[in-house]
Amino acid sequence: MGSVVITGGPADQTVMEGQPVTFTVMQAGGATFQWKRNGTNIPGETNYVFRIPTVTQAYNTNLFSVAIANTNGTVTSTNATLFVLPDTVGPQLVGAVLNTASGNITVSFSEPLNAASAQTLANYRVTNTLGQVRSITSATLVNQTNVVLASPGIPAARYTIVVSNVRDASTGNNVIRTNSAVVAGYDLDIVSMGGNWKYNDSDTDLGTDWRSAGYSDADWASGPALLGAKRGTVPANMPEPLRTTITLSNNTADIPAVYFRTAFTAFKAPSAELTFSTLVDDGAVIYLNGVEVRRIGMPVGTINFTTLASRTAGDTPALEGPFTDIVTNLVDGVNVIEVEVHQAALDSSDIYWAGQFAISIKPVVLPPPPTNGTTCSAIAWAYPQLKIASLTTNSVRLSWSENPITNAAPCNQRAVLTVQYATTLTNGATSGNWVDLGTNNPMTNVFSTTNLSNPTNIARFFRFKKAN
Ligand SMILES: [Ca+2]
Ligand SMILES: [Ca+2]
Repeated sequence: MGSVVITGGPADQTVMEGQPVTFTVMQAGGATFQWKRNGTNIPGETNYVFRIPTVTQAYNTNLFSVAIANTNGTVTSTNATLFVLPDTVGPQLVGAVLNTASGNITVSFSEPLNAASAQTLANYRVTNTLGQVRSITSATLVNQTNVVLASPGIPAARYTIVVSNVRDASTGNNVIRTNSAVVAGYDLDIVSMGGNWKYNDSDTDLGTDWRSAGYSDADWASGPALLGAKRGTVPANMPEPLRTTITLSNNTADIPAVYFRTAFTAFKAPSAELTFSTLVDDGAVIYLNGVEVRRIGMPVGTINFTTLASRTAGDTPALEGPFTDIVTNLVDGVNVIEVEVHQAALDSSDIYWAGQFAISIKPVVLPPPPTNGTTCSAIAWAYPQLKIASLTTNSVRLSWSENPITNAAPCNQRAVLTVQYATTLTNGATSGNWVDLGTNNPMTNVFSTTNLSNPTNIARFFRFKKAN
């Protein structure tokens, strides 16, 4: 063996503070390596590559080299200079996920955070779609870039998290843009392969009513999957053991289809991913809240109680999936997966159903708020949506999503709203008929009034004016 020969590197590098950097060297004949910072050995850095996971300002203009040795001696590389650009950009929100089981919302940021600012409760505001504030009891920084907001008992709902004053971990401690906001996503394991299903094996044609979320399945039986039946012996090599025996025949004829339902709690979302795997003999149609999601082994066209599957699953049906389908019909509160399992033939000797389902609502990072000097009312997500309810014959309650942001920088204050009514709209919104009813507290989203003289059978129009 000859002496070590270095043919290239390490090369000068320029990176932004907080980013990783890797130095490499091209050589021949080397057996051992020792990297050096400003001529001094770096403990433990004895590989042919050298990586700094998070570069700080302290590394700026430092020199890095590597001593490479074999039995014929040691050769030291030339120096590479590391140039560190200062971080001048604040952290950004990249996501948030609600976990109702642990009572947390985990908020993700684009870079490592300053712990003190990240763990200050006052820097976060969590509201539901009605603008009601959800209290949080702690904010804990984990893995440098995530903050776990604890809110014990938090129910499944669409929450908006507004963040201000959180700073990055750089030398500059750059701050996030005031009122940065994200709508939290939600991941839920609905049911496992061995999970419980309500089922109806009564050989009754339930039409289509049973597919709706509101259908009462209170008198249906329930049991853990695999649910099924077999004339003869259930094969020993089934992918899932038979845990609940259902009815195959009504004693004079076999049952063409059996219905299954399982409920879960979620909330209205523009779209979500429904991911599932199945074990079905022979065919199935899967619905979410009455809307068909997928057919497995079923013909095209209208499916009736007596429709037969388009395939035969055999003695040991296979696990199928995972399938991922986009669903757009989640509702606030109780949602239901409905499944009808059909036989391939009325003399089929077996029927089985098991399914593993999960739902994922993705978080939505809202458009960045305006920078200083921009009109704060440009924050589109802050415009309220109005609801109205009749309380008594002469009073109503108006409620809305969050109060909008004030027009005054730094855009982190809620505006006061003036509530007005009119009895006619003869000149449209610019009419002089509008009468002030009062103003609301900027941190509430409800206004009740009894100041409606003789309102019986008279139309009332309401509007808000931003007072500041
Ligand atoms: Ca930064
Ligand atoms: Ca069968």
